[in-house]
Amino acid sequence: MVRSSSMLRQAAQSLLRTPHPALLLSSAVRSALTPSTKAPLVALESTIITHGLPYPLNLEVAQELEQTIIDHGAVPATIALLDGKPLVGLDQPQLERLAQCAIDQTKNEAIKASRRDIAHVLAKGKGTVGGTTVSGTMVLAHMAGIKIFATGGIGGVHRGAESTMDVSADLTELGRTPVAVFCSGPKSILDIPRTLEVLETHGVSVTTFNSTGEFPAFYTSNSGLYVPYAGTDAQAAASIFVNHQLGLESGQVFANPIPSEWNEVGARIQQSVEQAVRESVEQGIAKRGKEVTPWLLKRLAELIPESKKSNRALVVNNAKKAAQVAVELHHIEK
Ligand code: PSU
Ligand code: MN
Repeated sequence: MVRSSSMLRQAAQSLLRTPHPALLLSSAVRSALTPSTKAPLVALESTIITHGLPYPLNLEVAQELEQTIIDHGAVPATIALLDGKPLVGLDQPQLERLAQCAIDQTKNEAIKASRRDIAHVLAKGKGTVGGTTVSGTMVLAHMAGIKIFATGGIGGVHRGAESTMDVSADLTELGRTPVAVFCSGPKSILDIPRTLEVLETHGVSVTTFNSTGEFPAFYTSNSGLYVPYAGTDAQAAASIFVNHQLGLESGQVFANPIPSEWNEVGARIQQSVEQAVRESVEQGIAKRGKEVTPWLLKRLAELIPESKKSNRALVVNNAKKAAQVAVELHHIEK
């Protein structure tokens, strides 16, 4: 049954909430959240800046993501923990400060912050930089009342998780927090079939923008795995989003495949994934908790330098898609 637009509007409006008073909102974000000056919003994470990409590419990408969202009619809200405060919407000096933490990854003072880290990083107060992961960003976006979030890749079930139990907090967060995450799937350094299983266990709604229903594998548009629901366009995605939120408190994944011109590079990256994962096991990295993902990303970038360009292309593409859906949602809410 197709819901009437008034039902959709009512549902969308019931999702509006007042931002939690402890959050420090930028003036652009505050205005976009204020009923009289409401505007579509897209949250962005900051672990990609502090731990995901090298300097100065991380800063360039952070700025390009914000500009892409603005160009498509929405307001960007990069989320981070700075000097003991949860920030939603950053200015240029703050983005620069996050980015500079990655100048020398061996001396990175930024703390990679998922849900479990937030209170600790805030308690450290002045001088502390926390880059929020997908999990940490979803928590704070939800507290602010932001429903749409764009990133590169979500965390997932690590290979060998049957012995290490290394399953990203992103997956449980997606099960409990009603925010829609636009990504290009989990990286193939992870175990994608098991990641999809865990998403299903936690009741996460998964939509792929691949018309065949094929789930993307980050660096390539193909994983060989299919999900039951394919999105067609931004309007369809906004409708799936609103219908999901009618009372289901869980999150959503909108998986947007990397543009096909990157598939050739992606196939080469794929061949290096096995090597990077093997090395992480041999060197004992695979048992080092939250260090695992940044280590694998860095190793992959060393083995195939173009992987950084692929990463940039896909995350910008996700920001664009997220902004388009945020704009659609804004029309529904009006
Ligand atoms: N995937 C990427 N780049 C990243 C990450 C994931 O392609 O930078 C980051 C995201 O912030 C994600 C986090 O939430 O890694 C997951 O880390 P872990 O596997 O430790 O949960
Ligand atoms: Mn982990």
